[in-house]
Amino acid sequence: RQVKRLADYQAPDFFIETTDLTFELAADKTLVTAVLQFRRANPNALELRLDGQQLLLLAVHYNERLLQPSEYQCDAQQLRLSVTDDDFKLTIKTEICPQANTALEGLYFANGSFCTQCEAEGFRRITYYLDRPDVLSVFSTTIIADANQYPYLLSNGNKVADRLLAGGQRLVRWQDPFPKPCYLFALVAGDFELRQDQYTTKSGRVVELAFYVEKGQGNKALFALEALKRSMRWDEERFGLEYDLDTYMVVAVDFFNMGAMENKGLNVFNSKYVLVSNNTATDTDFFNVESIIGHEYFHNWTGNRVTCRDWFQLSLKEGLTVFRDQEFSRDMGSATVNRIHAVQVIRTAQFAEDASPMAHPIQPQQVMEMNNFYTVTVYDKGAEVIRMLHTLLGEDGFQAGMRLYVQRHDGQAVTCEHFVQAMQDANHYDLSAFRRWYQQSGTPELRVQRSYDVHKQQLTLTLRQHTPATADQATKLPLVLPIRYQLVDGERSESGLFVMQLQEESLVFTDVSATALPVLLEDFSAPVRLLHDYSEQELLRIAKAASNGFARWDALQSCWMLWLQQYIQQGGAFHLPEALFELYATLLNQPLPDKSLTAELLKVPDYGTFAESFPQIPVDSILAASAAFRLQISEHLSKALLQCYQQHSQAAAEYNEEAVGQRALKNRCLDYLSMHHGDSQTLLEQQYHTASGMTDKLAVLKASLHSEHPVFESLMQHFANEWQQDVLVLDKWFSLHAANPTEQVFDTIAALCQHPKFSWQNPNRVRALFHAFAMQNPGQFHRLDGRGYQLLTQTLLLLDPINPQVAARLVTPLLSWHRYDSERQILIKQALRQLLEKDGISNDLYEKVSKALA
Ligand code: B3K
Ligand code: ZN
Repeated sequence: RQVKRLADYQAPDFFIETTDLTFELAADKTLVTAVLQFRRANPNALELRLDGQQLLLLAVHYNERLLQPSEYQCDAQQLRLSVTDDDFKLTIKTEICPQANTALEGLYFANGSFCTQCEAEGFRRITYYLDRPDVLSVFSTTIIADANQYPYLLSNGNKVADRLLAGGQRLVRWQDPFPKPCYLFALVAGDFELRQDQYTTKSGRVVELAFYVEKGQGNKALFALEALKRSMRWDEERFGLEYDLDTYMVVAVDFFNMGAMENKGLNVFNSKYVLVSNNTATDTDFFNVESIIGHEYFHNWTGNRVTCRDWFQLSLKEGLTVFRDQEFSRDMGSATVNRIHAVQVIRTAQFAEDASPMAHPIQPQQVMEMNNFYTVTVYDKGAEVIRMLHTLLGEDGFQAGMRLYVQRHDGQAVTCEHFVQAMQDANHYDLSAFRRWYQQSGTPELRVQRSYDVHKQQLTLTLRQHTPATADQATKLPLVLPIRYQLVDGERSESGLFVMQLQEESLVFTDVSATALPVLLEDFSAPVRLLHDYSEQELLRIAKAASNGFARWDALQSCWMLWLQQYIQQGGAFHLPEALFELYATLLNQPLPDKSLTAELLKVPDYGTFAESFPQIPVDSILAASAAFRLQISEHLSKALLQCYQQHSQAAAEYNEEAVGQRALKNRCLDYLSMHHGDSQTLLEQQYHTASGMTDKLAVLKASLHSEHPVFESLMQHFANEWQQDVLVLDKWFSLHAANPTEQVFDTIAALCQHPKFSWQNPNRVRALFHAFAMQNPGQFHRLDGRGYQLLTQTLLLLDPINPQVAARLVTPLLSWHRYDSERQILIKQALRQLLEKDGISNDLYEKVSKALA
């Protein structure tokens, strides 16, 4: 199978100046006519090779002449023909079958509407084309379809024609004035409910905003619509970037492989990230909607106006746009908790990816299936790299770099290097060493040693960095690490930024006392693993007293790792220290003004966080320890928990920072309280039945699942009856079932696959069951009889032919077999071999599984 390498990049031989597409839509047979105006870029190029997949070629015209089949070659991947002119026109007619397209890539028909997904390489399933992001073309799109069945016919840009044709057909034509790569092309046809609004940009242009959602769901789109306006305002204020077209459309669909897609002027969203209401969505759902609406909107400049030269540059647009959406979210809610959540993603999922057979730098060097590289590394570590630039250059310097980047490269397809160069030039700041972050994979370890000189009253920190080898790269070099620090010394506190460049450096503090405590890597200023020798007492001092909320949380995280190790050594005899209970009692009695942060501080880290600190994961010990920790907290603090619960039970139903914080804190208490089955039954039932929204309802179900409370079953029954008709809510119910920590989960999942609302074709349903099972049910997934691994394997065998992209995402937990004990290793490898032996396994799955077994 073929691997593509960044090192092999070659500029395109031909450009496509204009692309004129006509779609005659029918679910079983859609005709696509592409009129492409070419210009030769490389005078030595004599052959044109167009990408195409799963297309039936009907006819090719060269200028006005119909070509004979002997004049071109056509196989499963390409259409090739010799060309001698510098400028020429091709008219290509193909036939496709949208309803048979269950991969949901290219043009597909699902749930009564047509929809496209072209990134990364889906456009080649629509017509023969130069399907690469450095070919920018001006698109016009004509859509012809049944007028009654598909009242809305949408594509990028501005609508320039709309008329009825004979035979009940309708024709709509769109023109997009901005040249774009084909991955940003979109077409949607269907019957929707439309919600409209307007936005006036800072320069006074009026933009029409239009949300197309399933009929009857219009009210649930209002929050997303407001979030869009907030994003537009924010990007003007913080980045000085304004929207450029007259309309901005968002379509919500039920069948979608990921979260959303930033197609120019016509975003397509998974309905899960548009449709929310207090009754049906949790606070987390609201948060996600706002941040993804922001993310796709921010792509208009970082991704669309300035796009990627090739797919190895994906982080150019994704890392930067995640950074932008994180900054936006931070301004909309609790800044500290937002940062905590972003850091958790890095420390669990991203560090795990770096330690896995799929390890890659934020700029991957080689790829078999591009869709496999939309990863936490490219996205979230990519955003951390941008954040480090921001830390090094400061807000003003960073914005100066952004302005230069946009000014230089508007309308171009560029590389990560262009971005760094713009930052460097705008600031006269040498970033040559910093560039290593783009090419080097792996998680750096930063070891700190302290030594105090009593006579000089001087504290010296020796810092050593080391990046262990990864599956893709044996040798590593030192990286530039911006280290934010704060020195806590009695009443005095000193903070600053230390930029580490070498393998070993020291940081000296003078005139400090022997008990002075340096807090390093504040706000996680570099994506590294910090290794220190702080004692429990020192960490608790930081957790109690640091002025920075993130530092307090981080110190507690380190404490939990110490306690987990002690639990593993001492077993059931280990007791959490009195000092923790005191700290927790204070937080419960006098919560911090930021209640979401208080709730975070009161949380025992989840399985994934604990697991990531071990080279080999002691599954059973982590599960036993977590349960013991929660029980001890609930026993020691039952009164304070109940009181805090009651004090925060009157939150407003809306989604706002204060109400979200109150709910988070109350539901953290409920989670502990539910461990006492007898005492909590009424509490759980009462909250469930009087809940003012989905957050509180779901919190009851989660708490009772978590503590294996008998009330779980009856409440789940009630929930199912209530939400039978709402698939997005029903997904939560599927996931709760899949997370059931008892062996019963296998029968339950088998039964749920037969549920009338379950469908193997729908990625949301499949993820609701199987992602939840593999990621949120470690006890059953990692069973020593292999039943958990087999369930996932059988699922993947069935799913791969239907939707390889979704299958390849689900396989992730099996790839890290080397992180488990030898018994489990054998079972997981056996499962991986079953996958690899299957005939016709997709490239998506093959790339990952073969790397894991290599
Ligand atoms: N750019 C899309 C992701 C496309 C994924 C293709 N497999 C969404 C986003 O990052 O905004
Ligand atoms: Zn993105």
